[in-house]
Amino acid sequence: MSKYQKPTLTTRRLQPENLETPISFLETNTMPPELFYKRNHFSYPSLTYSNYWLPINGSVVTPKVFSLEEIAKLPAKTLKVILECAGNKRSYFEPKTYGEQWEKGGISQGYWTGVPLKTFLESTGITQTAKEVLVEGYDKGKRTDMKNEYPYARSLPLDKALHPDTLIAYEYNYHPIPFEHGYPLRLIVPSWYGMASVKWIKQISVISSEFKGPYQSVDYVYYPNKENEDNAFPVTKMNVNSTIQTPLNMEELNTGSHIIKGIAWTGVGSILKVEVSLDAGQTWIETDLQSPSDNYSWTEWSYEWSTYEAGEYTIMSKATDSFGRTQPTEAFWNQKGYGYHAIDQIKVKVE
Ligand SMILES: Nc1nc2c(c(=O)[nH]1)N[C@H]1C(S)=C(S)[C@@H](COP(=O)(O)O)O[C@H]1N2
Ligand SMILES: [Mo]
Repeated sequence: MSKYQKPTLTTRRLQPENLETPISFLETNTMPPELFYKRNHFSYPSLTYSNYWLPINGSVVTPKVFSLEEIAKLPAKTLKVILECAGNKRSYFEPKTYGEQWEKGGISQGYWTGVPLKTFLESTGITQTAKEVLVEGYDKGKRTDMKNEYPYARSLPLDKALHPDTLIAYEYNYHPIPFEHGYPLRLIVPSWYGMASVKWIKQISVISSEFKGPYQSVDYVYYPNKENEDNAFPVTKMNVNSTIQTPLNMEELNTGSHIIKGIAWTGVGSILKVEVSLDAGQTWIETDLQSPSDNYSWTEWSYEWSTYEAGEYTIMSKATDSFGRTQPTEAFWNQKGYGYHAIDQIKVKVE
């Protein structure tokens, strides 16, 4: 590819900045930082790095503040982790739901390096009453549905906060995390939708109650009924999902051989199987999984399709994970349009 044919992010919104990854045009399995999707609720925060400290307080035995130098000396680990926005694919819900109309590029992955949150909590100790760990970002602003200003803040239940792979990350793909993605420190919560991975960490508080901030108890909640808030439950783990990267939707193809390829991922276990259908879901064929599926990153899959009959085709992909979860035919509709994971589909014309 010449340098004039570089893929770029697709703008969903300019202010605050929300940009979509060109998922069909990926040349590598990890996202270069300039193609990583961006999901922001507010304008970028301004913070001064010269006196950046990470405070850990609340229901802890010894409150502490850590400097970046101290954090850099703690034992770190690197994990290849997907971030997927809970609103990824929202534009495909029927009926439509309000919010950023993400297509298929609200997802990216790469190598995150950092220190387990657990290490910090072991260092401060937590009290008997500790229930959740609240992580607050430096960005804040107003919402359309409330009077006050709110920071972007989210809590994790203790077991997820103490999971050895929940990281306070400071590098992405072995470089300092780009500013737009949370420099100097962001939380990385593998397996959960992206909202959990708070950027630009301002402070961490261990709390003895249930956090009720708007990004916890208003947004990022599944409301399955159109008319009321009955049976609501929080958005946490990613659903099992897949996306066809090529061919493109509505592409015109010659008769002959074509590679159908894409990615598949899950928030529980690993991807066991990806099937494609070339006849709108009547019959399914198992694809080749290219990369072994580990628990936190996606699997590439492909199928070589030889087609000699002109016509219009609906191509579908369906992933199944090691917990037997599979993509449904119908999306699980919910008021705010989270967690879309119906079988992926595109149309092509062969001539
Ligand atoms: N401080 C802060 N953290 C945040 C957000 C935000 O707006 N502010 N957005 C969240 C959401 S909804 C997602 S999907 C991811 C997006 O991360 P990225 O912009 O690095 O892709 O960050 C999460 N962390
Ligand atoms: Mo998100």
